[in-house]
Amino acid sequence: MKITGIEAIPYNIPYVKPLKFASGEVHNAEHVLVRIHTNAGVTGVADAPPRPYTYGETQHSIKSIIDEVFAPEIIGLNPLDREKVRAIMHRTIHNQVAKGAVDIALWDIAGKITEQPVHKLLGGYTDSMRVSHMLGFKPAAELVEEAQMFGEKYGITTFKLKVGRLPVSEDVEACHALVEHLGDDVEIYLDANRGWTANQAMDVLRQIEDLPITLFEEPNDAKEAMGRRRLVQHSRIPIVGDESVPTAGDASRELLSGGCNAICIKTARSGFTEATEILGLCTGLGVDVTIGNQIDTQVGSLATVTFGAAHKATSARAGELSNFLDMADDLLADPIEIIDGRIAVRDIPGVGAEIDEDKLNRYRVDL
Ligand code: MUC
Ligand code: MG
Repeated sequence: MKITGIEAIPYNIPYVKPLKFASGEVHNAEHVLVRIHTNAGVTGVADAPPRPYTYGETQHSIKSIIDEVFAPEIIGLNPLDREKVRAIMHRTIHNQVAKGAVDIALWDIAGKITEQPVHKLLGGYTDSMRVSHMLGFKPAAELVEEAQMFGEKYGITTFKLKVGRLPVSEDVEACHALVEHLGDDVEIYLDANRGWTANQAMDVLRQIEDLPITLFEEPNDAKEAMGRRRLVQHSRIPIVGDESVPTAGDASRELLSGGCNAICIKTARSGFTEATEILGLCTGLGVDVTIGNQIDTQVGSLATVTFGAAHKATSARAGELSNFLDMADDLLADPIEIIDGRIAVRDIPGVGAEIDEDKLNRYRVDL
């Protein structure tokens, strides 16, 4: 069995509701669909969402690195030899999202070849995940309204609030308003996407001391190591590494140096293979994990739930799986549904993302 070709197809789908956060804004899903073809009659599929403000990748760079650097080395290999592919990709630094998509597409092939759902191959722990919804920058009253709507319509009871605005009072007010209006059964946690300094984040922690906020993701830039360490030492709630920990090496550096004490795993930037290594590191060290969203489409969200539901530790908390609801359309032939606040894995061979070819033709773009 051989890999016969790799396609990196750029496409654009608008957002109905843009998401704004401390490090950027998303108005359009300008993503790349990765398809790995084989001579065994199966094709692996994955979505690559570029996040230039987070990892430096763009639609162009993802397509170029796959077309010009990875594909020539990977074509001809057995698609089940994922570790060989990974070793080849590892020679190139960064480009995490491009690497992640290639890895997920190979897992998709493995599932289709063995006629098994990939969530079973990865671990098969459970068959669905609770959904956490991400709330972008908005005035407090609108945030409360949005959270209530997601609660009523989808049964979602966990929310990640994007913070990192200045003055900090706007976000402090949003925290108080959400806690006050959503009640005790709702979990709220924060993500500042490095928008604050360590001292500003300390100030926020003091001002929300009495609120049942559960986690605080990337409060400041993890590279500002001393400030960050001080924050971790003084915080009553776990400080979560997200964009600072795309690889197992990054996660071990941040955990061992005291830069965070919980880890957000995102399959879009770690693939399933590196995500499994990060997860093993965290469970071994006794560190909590969250399942994050890289503002994923339905194709990406299906990959996330496939990984998240496969393991006990990743399915313990609600996973961030609902950003696709803000998109005008999607490429998935059979749309994802959120029922009673949960998304189910697909019990079909592979990751389960069947692409609607008409939609792909409508949204694909030439770069
Ligand atoms: C998140 O958790 O940070 C924002 C930027 C990105 O890369 O992912 C999102 C969500
Ligand atoms: Mg984050």
